[in-house]
Amino acid sequence: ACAPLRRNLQLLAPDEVELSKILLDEGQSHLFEHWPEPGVDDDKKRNFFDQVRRLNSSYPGGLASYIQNARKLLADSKAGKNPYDGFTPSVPSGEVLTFGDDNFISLEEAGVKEAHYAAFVLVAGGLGERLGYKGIKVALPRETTTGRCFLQHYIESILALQEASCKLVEGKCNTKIPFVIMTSDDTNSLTIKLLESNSYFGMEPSQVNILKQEKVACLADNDARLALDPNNKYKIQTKPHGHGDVHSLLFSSGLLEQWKSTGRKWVLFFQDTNGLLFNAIPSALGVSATKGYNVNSLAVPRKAKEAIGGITKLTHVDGRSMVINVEYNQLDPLLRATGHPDGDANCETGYSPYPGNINQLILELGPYIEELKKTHGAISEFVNPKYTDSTKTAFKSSTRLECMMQDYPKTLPPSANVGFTVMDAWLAYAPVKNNPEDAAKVPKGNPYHSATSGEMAIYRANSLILRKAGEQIADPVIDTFNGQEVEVWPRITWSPRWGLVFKDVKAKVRGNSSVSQRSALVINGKNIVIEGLSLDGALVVNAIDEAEVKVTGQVDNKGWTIQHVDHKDISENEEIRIRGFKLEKVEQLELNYTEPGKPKNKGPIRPTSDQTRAHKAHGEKPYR
Ligand code: UGB
Repeated sequence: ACAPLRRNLQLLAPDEVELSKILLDEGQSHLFEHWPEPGVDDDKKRNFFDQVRRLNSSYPGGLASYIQNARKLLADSKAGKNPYDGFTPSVPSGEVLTFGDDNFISLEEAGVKEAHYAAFVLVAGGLGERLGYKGIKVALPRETTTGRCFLQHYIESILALQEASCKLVEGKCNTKIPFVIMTSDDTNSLTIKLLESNSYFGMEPSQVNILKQEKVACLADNDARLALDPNNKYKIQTKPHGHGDVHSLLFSSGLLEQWKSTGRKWVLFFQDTNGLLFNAIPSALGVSATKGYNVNSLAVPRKAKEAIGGITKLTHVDGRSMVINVEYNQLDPLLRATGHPDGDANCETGYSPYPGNINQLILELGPYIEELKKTHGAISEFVNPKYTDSTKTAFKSSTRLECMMQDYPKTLPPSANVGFTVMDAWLAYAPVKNNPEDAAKVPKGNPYHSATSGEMAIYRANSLILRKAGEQIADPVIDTFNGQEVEVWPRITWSPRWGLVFKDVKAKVRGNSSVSQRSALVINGKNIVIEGLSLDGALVVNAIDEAEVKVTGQVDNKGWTIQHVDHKDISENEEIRIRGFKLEKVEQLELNYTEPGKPKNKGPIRPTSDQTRAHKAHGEKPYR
């Protein structure tokens, strides 16, 4: 059927001959039409098959399935078929948690216990095109008081959970919580470099598994003919397949069975840049355990049109129903098509009635493995071609199939226990996704999801948590950075092993402390008690875990001021430019506790406004 290929058959290994048959059977002879006689470009032809072999082995069912699925989805798309045909959306009911109440505290306690049986999976293969940042997103500073990046925060949070959960089990505990990072060709080497050059941020390297997702073949037309790379006619053009790949990768890696054999019960999936996420993990895991959820999705109240999916109950005319994420670009058309003329709109609460999916999923391992044995991790896919005109016969550029990790429940039987947990957005969700220009265009009142809002949200959350614990934290001021109006709270941060759950925080702030709006407080240690502290300036407390520290008294200094930075100012580095501000560290008190036990000769900070005397009391030098 394809003469140029036939003439080159002698070059091919037996498995390559098989692969070429698959391609020809699936209508892909155009891939070989330009192939010259043997002797010309032979290495390139072999490279072509290396790529085909990879594409074939990395897709459940191989390339034949990929092409067949593509043909079907492209035909549906051309016919304008609605993927939600026959389904009526309605508002689902789930667990709604209130931060800090008795229920929340007891769920956190249950969750910390369950963390002993958990494994974490971070999907970090996305390039972050919307953010436009050059590096990998997990390397971005989560906040700039410490400059700690997202990945460091995630790892330290998992380690803090590991330690806390170990304390709750009887006997000697050697549990190491497994941590998987899904990367892609776009992020893999930089992720490994970040880990290796930072000694895995304190995690044992054997705890960490990197699974790299492969891209999938691009599709040139409605017949699902694969597209050749415009710059290399011996290469199939490829694009990312989406975060849904995580399921087939976990399945084929063998890790799930390994986890099961070592007593794991829960797999927690999360995304690359949510600096607040670990505020929500313990209680959400507690919900999974107490409700026996096979699937638990974390959600926050969602503003209409916000670029996060909506958790929706879909009921089919045939009686089936499921609770599932409906992606942000599909929620509005689905609602309009089913008798809601306003589409995706806020209700009287000021929010969409459909809770926003933050793509933090907690799956119960046993049922997850059983399901993947059937599906091999294949997730329902979609295609989103941009057509040249309304005849829908040609594409503006090649397209590909995509899949999303939150679509996992779509194949589950109705008996599966699928639930969701709603938490306050201030506590649980502050992703960094949008570049400054796009963020500034977000409708007023909707979250910016930018580097600016992502950092400010951490200060707000920590301030509100300390307030709830009984401290006097000053009100925020409003300021505008990169065209985004945000609340600026005192810059309070702490290491995960200091305040893993609210009970810990309450035990460590013993009342009668105050922090002024212009202050920065960095708590870097574990056994640090704050009692009767009056802070107006910047205070950094560093302590080894074995030290028992009490911070008290009055601290006044010039502190750290916030300088505005324009996102176009290339004299600043990109990490700073995208947030639109930087901290000018004018003056701070830095307390370092490097000895175990209660500090010797280090009394409480004297209640004095004379900073020199306070420094002397601690044997510390003022930092300028
Ligand atoms: N990712 C991969 O690992 N591989 C890929 O091929 C693509 C992405 P985006 P998106 O909670 O904020 C999701 O681009 O897809 C990783 C949910 O679908 O940041 O627009 C990537 O590295 C949506 O329902 O988000 O939207 C990142 O860690 C909503 O919940 C993650 O996948 C929204 O996130 C997400 O990728 C949200």
